[in-house]
Amino acid sequence: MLRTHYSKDIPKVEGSKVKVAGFVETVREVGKICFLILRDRYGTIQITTKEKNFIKMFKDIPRESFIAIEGNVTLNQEARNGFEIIPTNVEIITKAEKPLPIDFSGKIKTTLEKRIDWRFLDMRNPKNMAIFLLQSEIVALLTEFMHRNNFVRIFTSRLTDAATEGGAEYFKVLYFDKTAYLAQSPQLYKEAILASGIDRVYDIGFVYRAEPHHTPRHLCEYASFDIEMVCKSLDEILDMEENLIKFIFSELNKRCEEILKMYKTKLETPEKIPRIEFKRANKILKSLGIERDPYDLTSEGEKALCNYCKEKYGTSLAFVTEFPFKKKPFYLMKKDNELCYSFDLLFNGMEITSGGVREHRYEERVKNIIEKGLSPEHYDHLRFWKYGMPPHGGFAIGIERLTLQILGLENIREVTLLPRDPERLKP
Ligand code: AMO
Repeated sequence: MLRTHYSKDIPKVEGSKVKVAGFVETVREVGKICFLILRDRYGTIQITTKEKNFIKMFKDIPRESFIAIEGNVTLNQEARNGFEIIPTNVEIITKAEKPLPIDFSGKIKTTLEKRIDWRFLDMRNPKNMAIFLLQSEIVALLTEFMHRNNFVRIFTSRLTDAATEGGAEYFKVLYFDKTAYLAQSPQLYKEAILASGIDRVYDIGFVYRAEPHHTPRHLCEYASFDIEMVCKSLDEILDMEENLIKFIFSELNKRCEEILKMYKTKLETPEKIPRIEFKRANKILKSLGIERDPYDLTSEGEKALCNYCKEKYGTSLAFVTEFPFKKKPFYLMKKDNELCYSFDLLFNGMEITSGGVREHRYEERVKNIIEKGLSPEHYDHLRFWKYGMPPHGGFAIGIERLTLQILGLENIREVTLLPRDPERLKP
């Protein structure tokens, strides 16, 4: 057996026999005593020895080598965690090369690029590892909420014959002798499946955007959490996301308290997330003297609106609703000649979600496609709209953006295990 206990499970009972395993963080000799700090996934353990052969061994082990130690627990109030282990057997399992390629102790600042180059070593720093522990918990909570609300998980193909979101941000791939596209989102599939009679679905998976620009908020591959449900109004969809956000924020405060503390953050769980129509949002921005886009929010505008909501409503979450149709995708339902039933959720100054009510009427959907200058015959999914498609809507949350905003970090690459951008395909 590699180990009998992780650091967090070691019995604080004098004389307990344990076997622990992990990375060698430091070795320090003080007089005739040698201290080795061993680190595993859950924390660190002090190993203390006076034996000459162990002292020699410890001093020769390169830092960050992976070792296993058998020994006896000794209670000692001066040691970390109130105990230490006196070794009886030491096994050096894998020696680390010297020097280490990056300093992940936190003492020396390493650039983000270099940290990502060495991502799996960078994560040996507990604070960096914590990002991905938190992200895993976020996804577990999203899933839990969905099942509590009778949503069914679906897996849709990432190889498609048409670009779902329009625009030029798609990757073409050679699919035998045909051209295929990497899915920009599961949008058309998550809608089409509602024709089956399953009336609430969700999908979690990577989607692909050929974003040619480097920004701190865009990736070429990101994890999209998509939901779609049969419903009649935008408010039903906003209610669903509001409850979802309240659930995951309050649970994260409990389940990930330590991680949130490391990042000096606590999540607010507002009673109500303000709902602001796009037109009103632009009036607010005008009054604040912020430059505006007549069809969409700018990143400056997103920041200013969140600050405004923080002051006025005590929350930096805000739904902005009913955007002009002009810059929105064809599948959204129009409200009138100008606006559509769409929304974005902003959080701490950044869009983390967009969604809306969809056009479920076949003829209207075809009209929308033509209005966007696209050809209905390119959209295979339309067939399913001819046979009693229920009214529906939904949204998609970018998992990395949600993680980024929860932790208050600057660059989306920090919270992405293996970021893909125009220059990066490694590791
Ligand atoms: P949209 O394109 O706005 O909408 O994307 C939804 C959410 O996904 C995240 N996101 C990104 N994250 C990282 N890098 C990117 N390049 C990137 N692009 C988007 C954001 C955004 O809010 N089909 C619709 C959703 C729907 O209507 O259900 C869609 O994909 O958090």
